[in-house]
Amino acid sequence: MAKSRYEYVKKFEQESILLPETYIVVRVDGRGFHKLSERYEFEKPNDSRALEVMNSAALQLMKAMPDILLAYGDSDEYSFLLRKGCELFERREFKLVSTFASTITSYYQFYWSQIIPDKPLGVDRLPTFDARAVCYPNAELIKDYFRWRQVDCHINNLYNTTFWSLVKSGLTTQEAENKLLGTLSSDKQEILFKEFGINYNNEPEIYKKGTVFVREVDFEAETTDLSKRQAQRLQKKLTKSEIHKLHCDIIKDEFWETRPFWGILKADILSFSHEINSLAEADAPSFKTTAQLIVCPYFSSGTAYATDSSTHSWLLNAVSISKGEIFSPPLLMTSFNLPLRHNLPLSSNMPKSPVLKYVLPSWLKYEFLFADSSLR
Ligand SMILES: Nc1nc2c(ncn2[C@@H]2O[C@H](COP(=O)(O)OP(=O)(O)O)[C@@H](O)[C@H]2O)c(=O)[nH]1
Ligand SMILES: [Mg+2]
Repeated sequence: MAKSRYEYVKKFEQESILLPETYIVVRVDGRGFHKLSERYEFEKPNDSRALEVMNSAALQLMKAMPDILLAYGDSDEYSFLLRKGCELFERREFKLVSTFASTITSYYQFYWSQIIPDKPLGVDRLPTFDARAVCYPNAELIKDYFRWRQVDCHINNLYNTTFWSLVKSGLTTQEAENKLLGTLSSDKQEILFKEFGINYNNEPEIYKKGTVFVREVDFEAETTDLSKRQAQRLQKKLTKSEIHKLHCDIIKDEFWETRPFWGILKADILSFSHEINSLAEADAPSFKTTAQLIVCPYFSSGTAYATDSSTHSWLLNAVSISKGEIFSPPLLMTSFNLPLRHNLPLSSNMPKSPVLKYVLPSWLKYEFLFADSSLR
């Protein structure tokens, strides 16, 4: 950039650097897709072509950014996991999120014209996306983050499938909403089966589970201080690696443990569990933690509980408690008989660990949840 006397204005620019040594998750979400789906008459509850457009755009973005290890999406959203040592845009947040938002928007519009040529996009309502980046310090949080998104997909899809079956059978949207008010997931499954002969379990996996793209790559070192040559070699390996498309359960540990990059994630989890156990014992010596600790700022569950029954157990406890938006079910109250809640102290008793410093910034209250079978 040429120098001039006006250059001082650059000093007003603010930079936000994403925390080093953390996993970055970038989530993109379609803006106003409720309206957009009406404008282009999406099929209800799921428009398979619109989903294909979204998936094609996400895959293309993943190909363009080799640091993305995993992507998960449904409806109008996608989450991308960037490896811990990612140095894309020197981890500058604004560069990263604006690039993700604009790139997914471009690809989405490109694939729309390929996949849905009979419904050309009108300038009055073009699809656009926003994006946000969140840093997670360890792999256990990453697993819970993606579990959270898949549970959300599952809950929404069950609601939408039941809702539109009721509407298609002659109920008004208001009547359908009222009928679903206060229902449990098991009630919705029963309505589907008894009234419409639909066994929810037989619904397409892509609708129930969303779509996962995994970069099947293994690499040993995950540090930011690789030599230039090592970094180049890693980038080449990431670029050349295959990307697989799945519609599978990502709540079960099995999904994570069968990934080639699991070794890297696992090392992370082990060191984190150790930190947390020492902290728990120091805080309450009588509280013997034998189970795995789950920490999630948004939505938590004990892994032990979720593993065998997978999303099923979540669904049983999700209750629709109010009216409202049709597609994303209004307000969902999720009640858990597990895990047990145990609040750990904040601020003054916080340990020195750099990991925990990231997990517990002073302005945010996190809850620690233990799934300990002996305490049920
Ligand atoms: N009919 C239909 N609508 C969809 C489909 N996928 C996404 N949508 C719409 O897009 C919305 C996405 O949710 P959200 O991001 O919360 O709403 P937004 O703020 O309007 O984008 C859903 O609530 C639906 O209205 C689909 O396959 N079929
Ligand atoms: Mg949206």
